[in-house]
Amino acid sequence: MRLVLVGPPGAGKGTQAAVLSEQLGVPHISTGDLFRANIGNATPLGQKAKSYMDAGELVPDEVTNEMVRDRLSDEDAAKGFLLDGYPRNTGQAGVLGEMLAEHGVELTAVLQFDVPEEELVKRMLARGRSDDTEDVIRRRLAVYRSETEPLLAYYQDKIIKIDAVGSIEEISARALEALGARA
Ligand code: B4P
Repeated sequence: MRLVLVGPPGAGKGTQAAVLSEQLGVPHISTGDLFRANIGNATPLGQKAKSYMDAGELVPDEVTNEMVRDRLSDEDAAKGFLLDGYPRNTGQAGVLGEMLAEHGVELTAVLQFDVPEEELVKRMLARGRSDDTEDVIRRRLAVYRSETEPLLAYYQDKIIKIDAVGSIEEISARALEALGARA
């Protein structure tokens, strides 16, 4: 399985990716987690990413694409993967398409997590990560609508829409069922 998870900030992509990666036996690759690990280790990549993340903006594509290219060339990604938070715009999607073509593979599906905006804001404020302040959340939602939502049309043949309101178990059961139905 080669999956992409798309959804607004706070939709639970990271939460569901952790469950699904375990169930499907493929690595969970989260660009947000990779950036946060680099920030934690004070690497040059982390230093580049931090100001963008703190402002709720996307990290520049060339930085993000190279990081993903490196991660996808690791051995464990050969059996499949679950990409969480990447691609986040059509430019990144084009580069991902090229990377997959180099390996002679295609995406299996794109899971779209659907959650109303009030619920997203509530979840993020409760989480309280450093980029979860009200102003930064509003900016991230605006960036999602302008930059990331066009992916839904870009991937229209691959999209599986999941109602992502409910318990974590209910949502992962919906996702697994939808994937089974497609396999
Ligand atoms: P991410 O790390 O991807 O974070 P996110 O979109 O805010 O959260 P996610 O949807 O994963 O929600 P989660 O499971 O945590 O991005 C952070 C930043 O990194 C971006 O703003 C950007 O700057 C940068 N970045 C990342 N990828 C990039 C890219 N490709 N290009 C450029 N920049 C990039 O869940 C949220 C909360 O809800 C949690 O507290 C969770 O416990 C809770 N929750 C989850 N499921 C729930 C449920 N069913 N019910 C109630 N609460 C739930």
